[in-house]
Amino acid sequence: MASVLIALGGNVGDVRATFGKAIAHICGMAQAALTARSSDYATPPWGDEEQDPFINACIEIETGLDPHALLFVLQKVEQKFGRTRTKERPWGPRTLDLDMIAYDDVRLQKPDLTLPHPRLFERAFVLVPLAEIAPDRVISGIRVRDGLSSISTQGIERLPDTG
Ligand code: PH2
Ligand code: MG
Ligand code: MG
Repeated sequence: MASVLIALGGNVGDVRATFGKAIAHICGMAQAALTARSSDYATPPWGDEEQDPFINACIEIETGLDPHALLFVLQKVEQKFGRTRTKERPWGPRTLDLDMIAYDDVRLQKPDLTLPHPRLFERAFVLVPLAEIAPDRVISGIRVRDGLSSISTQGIERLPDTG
């Protein structure tokens, strides 16, 4: 079994409800156990600032699927929740984005999948939720908590649990 970290994001629709359903679908389709789930965070839009704030979260799962089989599952779940890649602009609004951040200590560089995620340490909207569930995980030689301490987390707000 592999331990996989996945980042969730979205800014269209009821994103927090989408996250809950999407996590259940990921676990079902990937025969995965959910081993950790961060809080949800409201985060300022990054890349394209002319859009609504995002909600971001991270999960950790244990799965027997290989990285590409898991990528296929994540893309299916994105589609199920209204994601249409052909109609969206880069960094623009989306219902659900599921990014594989790390898969055990696997290093991979393929056109459709790079592991660990190459831009993880530039993105506070991923690092803040990630540090909540995996502060001591070392990714690309950097401990998550150390990566977080060296970037600005301005404007990121932890949201209260929905219960
Ligand atoms: N995702 C994007 C573009 N910008 N900004 C935040 N705060 N969070 C995201 O998940 C995000 C973003 C495209 O995937
Ligand atoms: Mg993304
Ligand atoms: Mg993505």
